[in-house]
Parts: sequence; structure tokens; C-alpha cells
Amino acid sequence: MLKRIVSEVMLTLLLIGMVSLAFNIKPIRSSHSTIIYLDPSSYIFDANKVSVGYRFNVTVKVSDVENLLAWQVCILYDESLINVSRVFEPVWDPEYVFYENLALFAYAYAPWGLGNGSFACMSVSLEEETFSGSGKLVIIEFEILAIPSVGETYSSILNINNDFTYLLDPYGNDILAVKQDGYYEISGGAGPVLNATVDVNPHALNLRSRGRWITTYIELPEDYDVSDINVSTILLNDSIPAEVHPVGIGDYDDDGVPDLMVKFDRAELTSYILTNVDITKLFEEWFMTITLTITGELYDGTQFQGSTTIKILMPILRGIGRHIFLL
Ligand SMILES: [Ca+2]
Repeated sequence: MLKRIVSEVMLTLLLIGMVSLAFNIKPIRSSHSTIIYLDPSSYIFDANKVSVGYRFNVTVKVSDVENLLAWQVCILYDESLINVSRVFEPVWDPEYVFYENLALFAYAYAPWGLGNGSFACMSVSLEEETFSGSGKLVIIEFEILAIPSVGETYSSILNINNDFTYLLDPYGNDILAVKQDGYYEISGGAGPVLNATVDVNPHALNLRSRGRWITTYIELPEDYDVSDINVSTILLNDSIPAEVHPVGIGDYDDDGVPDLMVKFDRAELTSYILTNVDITKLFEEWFMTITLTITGELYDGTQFQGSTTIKILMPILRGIGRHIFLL
């Protein structure tokens, strides 16, 4: 029993010793902290603007390092989305940590059995001079391999916070550093917006009338079917939803192009107009022209948009209106 306790004490002392040793090897700097990071940290793309094969650069930097003789960066990413296409040791760049130093630079795809989606590079200064300060380590070029469809988003952490990323001083000791991961994302976005033709009845809206609806007729470009429109997504001026009932499909203007009829609540539209137009001007000029924009989506997520103008009327006697406002 006694023997066991003694050995436990011994073990504890041994562990304390090892921890102390570890701290001796990796000195903690309290005055500042060294950071390895990607600049910028996020790489966000829109699928409408890039395609498979598009390339972008990820610059890896270090800040507030002292006595740097060698560095290694290992980056892990989702290989189904992106892949490293090239790597640049930025020897031409005065911000490079080994600028104008003779350095040995090397890189490897899928090193140490890490598999696809990993890339490592390293550099050792062959001169006695070490680097202190902040600067660039390497520029890694990525190629986009996959484009998401409308409404989808692909993303990957650009992981450098792993054991294979480190900084060394001339004694071969790790320089304590915070390693900050980056982020890649590509979104399918909203896709193209179809130009819809919109007509409104009435063309002139009496703000004092008590009619129940404003009726609109929506036509889509050729090859699109108005019966594919999801009525519950339709908005007037981004504010007023279309009534889900009644709706109808016909050819209201007899131009051979089918149109979808939807209705909006007239009181809601009147209230919207009264809070969004210059009321003083409306009273003074008696009528105004405003633009109504209708937006919405087809059931597959395709967006459409169309605008028309209507006159709005405030039918009170001009003189009286002005008089009231002057009071
Ligand atoms: Ca029509």
C-alpha cells in the first residue's frame, strides 16, 4: 500500500517535471502573441460570378514573431470543393519573412498520409539571420472544383490550426503561436431574375375609394409558365403580399401571352402609399405617379420582377387641401 502511494507521488513529480520541461522548450511570451493567419480570413464567392476552374489566392501571414528560422504551414480543406493548384514562395515581396534571404522552400500534396484535401509547405532560412516582426509566409492558390445550384451553399474550413503548422527558432524550438483557420464559401445565389410584364387595374388609384382589391396581371418571358408562379411569394413593393385567393390565369390584354391575375388588398396599398409618398406634394398636386414593383418566385426558386406605374389621386378640393395644410 505504502509502496503504491510513493510511486504515485513519484509519478506526479515526474509529470510536473515533464510539464516544466515542455514549458522550457516552448517559452510563453506574455508581452505579445504570435499569430499565423490567412489574409483575408474568408473567401466568399457567388456561383453566378465564378465557374469551375476559377482560382483564388490565400495568403498565409505571421504576426509578431521573434527569431524565426523556419516555418511550416499545413492547410486542410474539403477536396470535393476546392484544391490547391499552385503555391508561391513570395520571394519578390518585401513582406516575405525570408525576403532577400537564401531559403529552402518545399511543398507536398497530401503529406504524412493526411490524404486528399491536405497541402503542406515549408521554408528554412539558410542564412544566419532570423526574421522578427510580421510578414508573409506563403501564397497558396486554390481552384474551385464544384459550383452549387440555386439556393445551395458549399463551404469548407481552411484549417491551419493543426500540428503540422508551426514556427521554429534557430534552436529547433517551436515558437508558440495562435493558428487561426480561414473559411471558404460559395453560394448558388438567387439565380437570374426574370423580367415580368406587370399591368395593374385600376391605372389610377383613388386613395379615398373603398374598393377591396387592386388587381394585377403578370406575364413571364417566353419558355416560362405563369402557372409555375408560387403566389405566396408575390410581393408588391417588397411590402404587400398578394392574396392567395382569388387568382386566375387568362389573357387579360389579348396579346397571346398568358397572364396570372393576382389581387392585393387595397387598404394595405393605400396605407403603404400614404406612408411612403410626400403627402404635402400629393395634396398640392392632387395626383402623383408612383411605381409599383411586383416580385416573386416560381416553385423552383427562380425569381421574377416587373414594374408598372399608376396614378394616385387624393380627390379633395385643391384650395381646401392647401388651406388645411397651411393651418
Ligand atoms: Ca397577356
